Amino acid sequence: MEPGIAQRTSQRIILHLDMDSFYASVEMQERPGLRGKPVVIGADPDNGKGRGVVATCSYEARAFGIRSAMPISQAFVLCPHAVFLPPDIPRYVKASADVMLILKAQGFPIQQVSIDEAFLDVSQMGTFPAASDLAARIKDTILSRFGLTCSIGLAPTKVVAKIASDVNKPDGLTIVEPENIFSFLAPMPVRKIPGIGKKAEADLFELGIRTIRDLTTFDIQVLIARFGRSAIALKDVAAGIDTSEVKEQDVVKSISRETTFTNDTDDEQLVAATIDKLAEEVCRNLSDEDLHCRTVTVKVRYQGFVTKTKARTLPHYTGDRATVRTCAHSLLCDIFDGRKIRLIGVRLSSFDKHDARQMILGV
Ligand code: DCP
Ligand code: MG
Repeated sequence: MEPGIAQRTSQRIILHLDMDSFYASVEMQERPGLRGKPVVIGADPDNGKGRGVVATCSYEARAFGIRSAMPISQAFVLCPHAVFLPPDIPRYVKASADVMLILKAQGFPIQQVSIDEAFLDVSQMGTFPAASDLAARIKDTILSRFGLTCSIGLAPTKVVAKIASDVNKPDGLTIVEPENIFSFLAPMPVRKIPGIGKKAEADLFELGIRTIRDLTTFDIQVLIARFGRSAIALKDVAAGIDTSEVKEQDVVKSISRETTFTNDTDDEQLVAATIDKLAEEVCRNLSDEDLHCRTVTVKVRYQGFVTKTKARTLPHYTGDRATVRTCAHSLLCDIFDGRKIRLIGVRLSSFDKHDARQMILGV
C-alpha cells in the first residue's frame, strides 16, 4: 500500500450498488420462462436487418459476446436464437423506484446516479465488517422482494466503491478496505476508471499506460502536457484519492428519448408523427418525475451520421405536452434540410425542481 492512503480515507465507508443486467432481469423476473435464456433488450433485430442498438442483455447473452450499445444486427449474428424484446421503460422506472425505496429506507445519505445504481454513505456503520453485513441484508431484501440481483462495492471512496461493485458481477459483494486500495486498483486496466472511455484509453495506451499502476508511476508533467489539468485528478483517482461526497440531492439534468428509423426517411409526415410520439414520452417521464422544464432540444441524425441539434429555452417552466410538442416541431423545421433522416430525438432540460436523477432513455 502507498503511504498515506489509509489515513486519508479510513474515516469513510461508501457503498455502491448496481443492479445486474437491469432491464433484462426485470423482464426475466416477470416472465419466468425467460430465465436461463439469452435475452436481449433493445431495437427490433428484424432478422439481422434491424438498425438500432442493444440496451442491455442477460448474462447468458453476454456469453455470446453481446453487449450494451452494440448494433442489434451484430447481436443477431452473435446469437440469432436469443429472445429479443423491446424495452418497456415505464416498467423499469417502476422497478428502479422500488429498489431505491429499499435503499432510502436504510436511513443513510443516498445519491442515485442512474436508473439502476446508487451510492450510500454508510460511514456510520463504523467498520467494514458491519457495513458488509448491511450490504448482504440489502441484497437479500432486494432479491426476496423483487426477485432481482444486484452487485455491491464497499470502499473508502466513491470511485473505488464503483469499481468494486463491477468486479464480481453478477450478484457480487466486493469489499476494499483502506489498506487494500492500492493492491486492488494497481492491476486494473485504466478503462475501469469511471470516465475513461475508448478515446482516453487509446491516448493512454499511446503513452504506454495500460494499468492503473502504470498511471501512478507515470510522469505527471508529461500527463499534464497531454491531457491538461484533468491529469491531476486522474493521478489522484489512480492513487485511491477521491474526496467527492455522496450528494443527497442529485440534480436532474435531462430527460431524453430518441428513435432510429427502420429505413432512413425524408417522409415529413412520418418524421412529424415520430416527433409527436417522442415529445409525448418525454413529457410523461417529466410528469412521473414531478418536474417542469424550460429547454427543449431536438436532435436529427442524417444519413451518413451527420448530427444536428437545436435547443430553445422557453420563457416559462412548463410540463404542458402541447407546448413541448409545438416547440419540438418548430425546432425540427429549423434543422430539417430535406436530407434523409436516420434518427431523431427530443430532450427536455433546465428543470425547476432538483429531486431526481438524470434519465437517458434511448433505444
Ligand atoms: N442501458 C441502455 N443503454 C446503454 C447502457 C445501459 O439502455 N448503452 C440501460 C439498460 C441497462 C440499464 O441502463 O439495464 C443499466 O445499465 P448498466 O450499465 O448498469 O447495465 P446492466 O444493469 O444492464 O448490466 P450490469 O449487470 O453490467 O450492470
Ligand atoms: Mg447495472
